[in-house]
Amino acid sequence: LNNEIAFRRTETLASMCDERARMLQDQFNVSMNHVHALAILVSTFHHGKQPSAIDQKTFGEYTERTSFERPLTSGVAYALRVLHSERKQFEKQHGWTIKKMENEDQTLVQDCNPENLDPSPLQDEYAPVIFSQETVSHIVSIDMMSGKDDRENILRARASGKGVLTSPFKLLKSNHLGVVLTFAVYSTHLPPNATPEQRINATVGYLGASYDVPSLVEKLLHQLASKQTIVVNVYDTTNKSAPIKMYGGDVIDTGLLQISNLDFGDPARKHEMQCRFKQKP
Ligand code: WA2
Repeated sequence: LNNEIAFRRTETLASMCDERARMLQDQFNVSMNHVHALAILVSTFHHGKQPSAIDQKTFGEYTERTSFERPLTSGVAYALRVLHSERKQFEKQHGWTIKKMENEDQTLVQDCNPENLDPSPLQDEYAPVIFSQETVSHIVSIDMMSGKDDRENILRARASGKGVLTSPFKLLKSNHLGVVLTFAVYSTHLPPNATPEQRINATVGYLGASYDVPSLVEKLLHQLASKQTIVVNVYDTTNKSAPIKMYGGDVIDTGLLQISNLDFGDPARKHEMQCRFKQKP
């Protein structure tokens, strides 16, 4: 009888965890598709029309009104690819200078009022944000290539043509770990088998979405009213020997552990959900 009860407990935990992992994965996938569609929108109506049919006001309104399509995202933004030779003209046209993400004075980084940020030092190229959803308006004018995680994402997105994810890192104006999803925007229609070099050359900008993982997973789990029963943790396990916790409190061993796989669509990143019962049997 005891064996039977123990077996049932294992099964219950496994199915609860799988269900939650699948929900999170599905919602992530849905929002990823919509971020992809936004990249195509910018390509069609900003780069594909002369003059452009998109300005900050249009982008801000459209992304706010369609935010229901992107569950789990805290905001979307568009960064333009600007070569150094184009910088002066670009800054004159926009009436602001391209800013560096981090100041020498680290205390100002979290504050991140673009007014307080240093101008970007000379680089081969920049990725200043020109359009943003209101929720992330604090990143407008910041060079996204000046932050390590954002930069790596931009380089990988444009060479691959796929949606790519960062490791978890502390987002600007947030106290939590989050991740950024990036799609490159290209100037021309590229064949599906385009080489990385062709893709890099055709790149005109980067459409990105930020995910404040803890508050968003919290919201998702809340809908399921299971918080009395199980404890959930979400990890980035890309580096197997050094997993990064993206969601959940300190782990208390209550005996059983269920690990459910999470696929967020970027084969270069691995994620998993770990579930435990709150109480020992
Ligand atoms: N978006 C919001 N908060 C952030 C952030 C970010 N990146 N980086 C650090 N804090 C416009 O990949 C291009 C968004 C970057 C896209």
